[in-house]
Amino acid sequence: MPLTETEIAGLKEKAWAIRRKTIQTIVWAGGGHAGGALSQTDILVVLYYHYLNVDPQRPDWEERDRVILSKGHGGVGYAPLLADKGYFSEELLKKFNHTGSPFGMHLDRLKVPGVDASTGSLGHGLSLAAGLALGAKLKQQSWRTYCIVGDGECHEGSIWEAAMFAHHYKLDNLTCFVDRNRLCIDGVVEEIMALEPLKDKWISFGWHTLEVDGHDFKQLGDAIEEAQATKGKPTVIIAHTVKGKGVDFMENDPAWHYGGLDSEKEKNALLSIDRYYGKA
Ligand SMILES: Cc1ncc(C[n+]2csc(CCOP(=O)(O)OP(=O)(O)O)c2C)c(N)n1
Repeated sequence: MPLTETEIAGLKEKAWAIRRKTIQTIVWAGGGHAGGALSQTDILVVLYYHYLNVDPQRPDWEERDRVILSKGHGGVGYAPLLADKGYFSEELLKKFNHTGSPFGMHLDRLKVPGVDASTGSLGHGLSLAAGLALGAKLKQQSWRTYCIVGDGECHEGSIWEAAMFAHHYKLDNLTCFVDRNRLCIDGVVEEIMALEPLKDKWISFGWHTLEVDGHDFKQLGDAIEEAQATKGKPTVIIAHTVKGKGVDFMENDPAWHYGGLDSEKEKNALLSIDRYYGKA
């Protein structure tokens, strides 16, 4: 069922809260991957607050849908969402990336409830996701696997090995999002090593391939539903996003791949997010 206007309004409220909490977690951590954590927000929000079959009270429930944030440096934006969903107390975020805390900058599945794979070394998440999806098929279970990769991460050859594998095994229970924010750690993806024509590449690897505005819940929702209905092949959703989305001084600036926020910058970042959502 396509998302209704009311549901979309609810998702926007969640995205507002998660973006704000991402900024606060970066402050508590003393720094973080702000740009990519903010570009991925709407993808995670639409999954967790509408489509995923998960139960935060039972994070290891066998039948749950799986999510692999392959761009593991986005953990500083993922943990606040998991806290909001009730996997653990938000209080814990105040020690994010502190010595002795369960939270490193990249989330550890053995320490953080709700995390299905420890990621951070780029290029591995889609292989893990394909393995999970194959496992579900072999066990004749109906849960689905979702994976989020960065576009810079698509420079890794292992992404394309996983793409071949998923096509070969007809993993129609696997959906991959490419967070296509066009920037990576130190510059413009297309200048460092061009991915275009990216859509054609995924098509030629045998994937059902969709392109959406990665900040438009209606488009994201329609694409997820199309992926769920597609039989015999995996689906990739190339989500066109903005690195740093919601914080005006971070948007499209590679310098904000990783950064710290003093109190002035924190205030301005939160104000910018509030303005973006019409709340200031
Ligand atoms: C194997 C590996 N090489 C290098 C890095 C360092 N690294 C961290 S983030 C990043 C850039 C990733 O760019 P992208 O996938 O586009 O992420 P986003 O822009 O969404 O943050 C790199 C190279 C890493 N984490 N893993």
